[in-house]
Amino acid sequence: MAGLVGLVAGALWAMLPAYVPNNAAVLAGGGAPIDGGRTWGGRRVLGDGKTWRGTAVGTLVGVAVALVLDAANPTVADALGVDAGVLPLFPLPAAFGLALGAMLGDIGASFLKRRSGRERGASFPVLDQLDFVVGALGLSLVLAPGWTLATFTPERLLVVLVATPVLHVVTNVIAYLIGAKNEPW
Ligand code: CTP
Ligand code: MG
Ligand code: K
Repeated sequence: MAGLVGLVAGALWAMLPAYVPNNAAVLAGGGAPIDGGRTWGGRRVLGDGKTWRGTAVGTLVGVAVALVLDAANPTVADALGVDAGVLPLFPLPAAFGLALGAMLGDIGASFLKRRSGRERGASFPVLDQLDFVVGALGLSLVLAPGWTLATFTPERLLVVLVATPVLHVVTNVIAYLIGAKNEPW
């Protein structure tokens, strides 16, 4: 049981710097869109939902989350009764890769949504829930390869792939209910 707690806690802990940026962007969004209003094939390249400010704030908040988690690591590990090392620490390149990668994954998904004729805010099941996971792990793999491979073991990856869509749906429904988001996805 302690093993399962450690596995789930370690996997979610490792992903927190990637989970928070998109939510921070929702709160910070607005201002100039990244695509500058440009279109491709008669549709916006990305759309008004992907802004410079949201992306920058989301990335900074994700890195800040990693710093806070590092500081809280011993205390939380102790409280959960898991061994030191079960909750990963974040080297700066890994923190930055997870945070910016999450934003880039979401931006990539918007690009695909526009190419497939979906307007801003339209849902794209599965892609909506996992775009930022692919982006975060991908950029982390590029910027901190050793750390990423050692941290995201197959077991933790499985936990991430199962838990992320659930957490994503719950978070977005809450954001919608409190009026922070226009759609519940
Ligand atoms: N946001 C932002 N910059 C980003 C990502 C999000 O400013 N890089 C803000 C925008 O205000 C956006 C809101 O967060 O409207 C919700 O994000 P999301 O659901 O990802 O965007 P949508 O508006 O639904 O647009 P899309 O259809 O392109 O996903
Ligand atoms: Mg949306
Ligand atoms: K999205």
